[in-house]
Amino acid sequence: MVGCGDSLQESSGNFSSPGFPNGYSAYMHCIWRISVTPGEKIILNFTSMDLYRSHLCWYDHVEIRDGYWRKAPLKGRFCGDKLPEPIISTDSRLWIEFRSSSNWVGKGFSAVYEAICGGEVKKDNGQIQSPNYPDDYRPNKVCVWKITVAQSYHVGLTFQSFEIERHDSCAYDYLEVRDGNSESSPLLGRFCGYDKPDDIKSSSNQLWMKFVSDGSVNKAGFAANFFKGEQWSALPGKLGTGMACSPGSLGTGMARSPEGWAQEWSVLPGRVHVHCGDDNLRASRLASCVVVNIVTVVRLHVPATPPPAL
Ligand SMILES: [Ca+2]
Repeated sequence: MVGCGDSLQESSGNFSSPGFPNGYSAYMHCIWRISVTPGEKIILNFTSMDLYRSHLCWYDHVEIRDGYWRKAPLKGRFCGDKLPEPIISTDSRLWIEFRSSSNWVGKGFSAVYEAICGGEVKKDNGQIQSPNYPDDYRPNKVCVWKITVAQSYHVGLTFQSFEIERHDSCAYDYLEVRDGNSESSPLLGRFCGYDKPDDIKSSSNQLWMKFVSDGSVNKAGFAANFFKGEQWSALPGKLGTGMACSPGSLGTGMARSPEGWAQEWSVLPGRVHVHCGDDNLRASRLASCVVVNIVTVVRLHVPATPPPAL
């Protein structure tokens, strides 16, 4: 056996069977591991395919696995001279293994890969991060996410962290959020700089997000949680009151929703957000608290029974 292969960690690259395009020797065994920025996927394209053909590619073959080791799920096993379709990884890693059992005077194979970001997200909650978060994003990125939660819910989006190259009109790097499932859906905001955007809510069960970076000045990027939310509109102050201590902190108190009681909320600039919590009311420990009116309730979970009065 002759060792060959490589560990590939750039965001794009290429590799080929040893000796390409002048065939290969018998008993080659090569492994390539591709690993790109966390949060990105790999698209792999074969640019040349000419291996000894055998039934089920039993003898010479190249195998692609969806992960980082030899038992990761098989994406394809190839031989002969038919160029495979492009292969896209599920996560940020691929495993490629080449074996030969005879000397071959054909070409061998060659392939190119590239990191891609974004994608379709069909889940009721999760986190979206800029590629390489919390480390700096890379230049010249364009990532599009399409989030879809369960029918008849809204998509709620709250930012945990936000740091994107600042510009007055966000002309360099930015995050764009749209109310729907395409680039032509109504714009909810285009964001850059160092202030966390306010919470965002879609009017349907879909939200479209695009992150763009230009050729220079990279920052840490963003992390945002999305969740399926049901939001009730209400007159200010009509849902309840409570105590809150500082923006972003948890408050305590009671909030009434059409379906039950919410007990726990966080205070965000310009608004109060109520998340229905568990059975335990959190006690406020700080002295400099203020009474706030609760104006919006985003339902995550409604307890079966009202909590005890404060
Ligand atoms: Ca930039």
